[in-house]
Amino acid sequence: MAPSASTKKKRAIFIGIGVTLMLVVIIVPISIELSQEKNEPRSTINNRIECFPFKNMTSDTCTKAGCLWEVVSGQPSCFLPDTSVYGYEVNGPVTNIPNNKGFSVDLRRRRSADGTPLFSLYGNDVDEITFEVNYHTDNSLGMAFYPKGANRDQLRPPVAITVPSATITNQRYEAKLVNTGIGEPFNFQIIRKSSGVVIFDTSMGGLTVSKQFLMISTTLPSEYLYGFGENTHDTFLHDMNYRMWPIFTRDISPIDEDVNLYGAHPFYMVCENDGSSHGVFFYNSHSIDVTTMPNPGITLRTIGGMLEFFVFLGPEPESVVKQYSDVIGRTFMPPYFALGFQLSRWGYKNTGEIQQVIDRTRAVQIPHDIQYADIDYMDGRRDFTIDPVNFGDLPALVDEVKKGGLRFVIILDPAIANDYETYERGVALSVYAEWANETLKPDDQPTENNIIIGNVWPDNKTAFPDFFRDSTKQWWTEEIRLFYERLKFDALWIDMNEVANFDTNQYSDKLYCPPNQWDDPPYETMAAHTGPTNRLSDKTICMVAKFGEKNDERLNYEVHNLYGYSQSIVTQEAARQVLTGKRSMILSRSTFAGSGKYTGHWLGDNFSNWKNMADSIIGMMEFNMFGMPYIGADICGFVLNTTEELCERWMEIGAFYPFSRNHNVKDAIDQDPGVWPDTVAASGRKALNIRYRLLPYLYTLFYDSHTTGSTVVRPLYHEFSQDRKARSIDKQFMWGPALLISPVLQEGKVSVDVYIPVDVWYDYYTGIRVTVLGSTTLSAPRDHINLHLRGGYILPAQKPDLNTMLSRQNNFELLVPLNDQNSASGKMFWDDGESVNTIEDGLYQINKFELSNNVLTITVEKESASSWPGIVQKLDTIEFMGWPSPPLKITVQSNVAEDIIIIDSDKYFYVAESKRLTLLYEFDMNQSYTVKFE
Ligand code: MIG
Repeated sequence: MAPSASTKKKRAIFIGIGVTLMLVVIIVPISIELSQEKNEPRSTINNRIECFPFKNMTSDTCTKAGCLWEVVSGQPSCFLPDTSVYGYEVNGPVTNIPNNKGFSVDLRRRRSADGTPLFSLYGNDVDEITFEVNYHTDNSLGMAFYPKGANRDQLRPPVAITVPSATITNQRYEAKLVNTGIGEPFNFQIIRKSSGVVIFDTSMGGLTVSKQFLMISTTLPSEYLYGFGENTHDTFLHDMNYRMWPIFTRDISPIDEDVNLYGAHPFYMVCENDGSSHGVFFYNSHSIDVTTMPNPGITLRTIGGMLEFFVFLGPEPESVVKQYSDVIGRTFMPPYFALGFQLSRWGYKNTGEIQQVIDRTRAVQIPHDIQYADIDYMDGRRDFTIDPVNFGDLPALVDEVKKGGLRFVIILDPAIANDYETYERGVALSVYAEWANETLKPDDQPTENNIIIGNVWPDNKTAFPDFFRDSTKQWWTEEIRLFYERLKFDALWIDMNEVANFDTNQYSDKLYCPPNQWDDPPYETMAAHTGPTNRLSDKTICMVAKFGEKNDERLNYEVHNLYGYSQSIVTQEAARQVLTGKRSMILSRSTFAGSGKYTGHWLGDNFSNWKNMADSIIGMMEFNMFGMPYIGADICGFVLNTTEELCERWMEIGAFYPFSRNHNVKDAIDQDPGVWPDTVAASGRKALNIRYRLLPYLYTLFYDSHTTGSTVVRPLYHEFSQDRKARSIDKQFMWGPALLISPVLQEGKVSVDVYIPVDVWYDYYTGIRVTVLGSTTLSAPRDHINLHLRGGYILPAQKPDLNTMLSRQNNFELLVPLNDQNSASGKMFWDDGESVNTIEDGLYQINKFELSNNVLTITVEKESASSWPGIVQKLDTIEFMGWPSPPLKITVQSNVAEDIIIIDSDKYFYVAESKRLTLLYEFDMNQSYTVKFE
């Protein structure tokens, strides 16, 4: 007979502890009794905290190390004992922070009967620590574990955050130290008061604080876990079956799962069973591993800094993201042109080829706002240079195309070739990252100075600017300014900033970085197993590089995840200075929590295949959760040759990426839409014209995101969190609350299986109300992307054109899908689209639209300050969907005129079959109106 689960468990504990640690055996009975009294002992199935991931443990090595050993399929075999013998215990009274702002308590490691600390996993555990909980607002709190008496600022990442602070009046959570008696195991819970749901719970144990290994586990109240990045997640909802995900910035294509990609976003969200949601930000910039557990729960491991968290109680999913943005900052407001369609490729041979693509795109009437130049334009691939032979006339082309409203973006890599003036000027200002320890320099490094020399795209070797230094900012800004004098770019694309370095561990089996505690930490993290030689330094610079000002130096080990982040801040500030008064756009490959304040992001070097196209939806939804709504993937795919059908479908979905750019790898076939006029271009044009028509709505979503932290691309889960099915939808996405996008993601398909949550929806194209809700199949011919408008929302729109300079001169429209109460509401944000600080300076306008009881009001809610002329175009078309019956009379009254105007009946049309009412009347956007329908 097979042993029952409970006998297995007992045996496991016996084997685990009995064989090796006699000391422990003695105290086990006492401790278990204790823990049974105070908290449930954790089950050893489905929430096992693995003791030594990546080590091949045996029953012998496992139990010798103090862990438990039991082989159960699908579970880690070597795992931690519970809080009776591992972790921390209460070691002092609870001290309240005045004004109900939280509490702190001292803890020390669990001890044996003779008072000596119990076993350690990776050594050097901190014996005495302080646990502090800070109540920030009624909806958010912070918590941290730090060595007693430590200077916490030195343990924190050099990332500016805002700790929210408000008087606690109606606290939505209870923060509960479960055991308060001295010597009792540490156990902490956060409880949502309204439902009693425990959203954070450390009872399964595993808490570890050492200098180079820190770990914490929490039980989750449901299996609806989202977030953590940057990774390629196969599904938006996490797989809770002991999946481990590495967080460590690296230059890797997002094709494989289980690898750490370009950015670091240690943030997750959970949808509790009743639909309330919470989020947790792990404020740490080291290499991090996330492990899910089926019970459900998660374990977080990191290799330095502090275990410090911000918890957000929502309760709506959007509120969670907003509360997170209160801490990390809100997105930059993109210039209007950045919402247009963009074309790029790596491998343009000369200016002529760029001109050809621009012409080809114009010939097929594809809207085109931004043209890119990749590293090809550079001389020997050195930043701030222009290849005089093939791209000498690029500045002239840029000047020329800009006259027609096209914008130009150039790429910049951080690595600077060590053979030209830009490099020399950097040396003079000491801007480059250096070796922290001269004795640990690899043998190929120059001896005359301490600058780290690597190898990236330039023909020569390179140095890596340290963007944490003021001198670097000064130098980088000046180099950008000098270059702008030659070439009038509109925005900057910063690549390779993980930071990528080809020399480390790429070309030889020999260890590049000499062994040391930072390049070979006791716990190496999963990131050390996803590169070519299983070291953290793979494809980047050694962990013993140093960054920062003399008085605040940090090892690369600590701030590696912040390279792109620090470069983004400096580049955004530089662009602002150089492009005087003009809002720019920075696009960064590597990002960290808070990068959204400075940059957008593309999902990296995807492959031209159907799976990567589908994955882009999950990536977009996650980056919106991370406060980076300006996001998209390379349309038609980057690596490999695309196909006509894939590219056609990708142009359709890509028309709904907030950042919409077709980009291609060197040597692949051309894939700009003009290559296939009748298919890719035709379908792309159709989809992009809808995008351009809806740009005022998209721009308004960005305004909301910039001012409140709301998402732009939104998962169905955020709008329908009560609907369990909606929580897992990741093949469809929304723009804000009102537009549902359901692309075809499979080859050869001319239909699409969708999920339409219970609500009022209209087909965008026909205006016909959707009758089949829930799971259904929609027709989707090759030139068609399914779009649905949600009843109750008013979307501002504008007649499309070939770029935003032109479309911004066209008249506005309103789309008004009615809900079951025959009402709808919405607003439009508008400004000049390109000046900096328009919102801060009040140089914008907001119009509000409200339909109820057969009255539509259009209100100028916020008038612009006088230095911006305001909106000059008219609103000339309003399209109502679901209008019950033809109106007999429509009247309009403006706030600036006395008379009521009766609209001629030939100015409106009602189609009974679709219940669509179209009103053609010119409204001045600077006046308020009451429109009555009788
Ligand atoms: O190692 O600049 O992700 O978009 O085209 C490749 C060349 C370097 C990687 C970027 C890609 C860009 C390419 N870059």
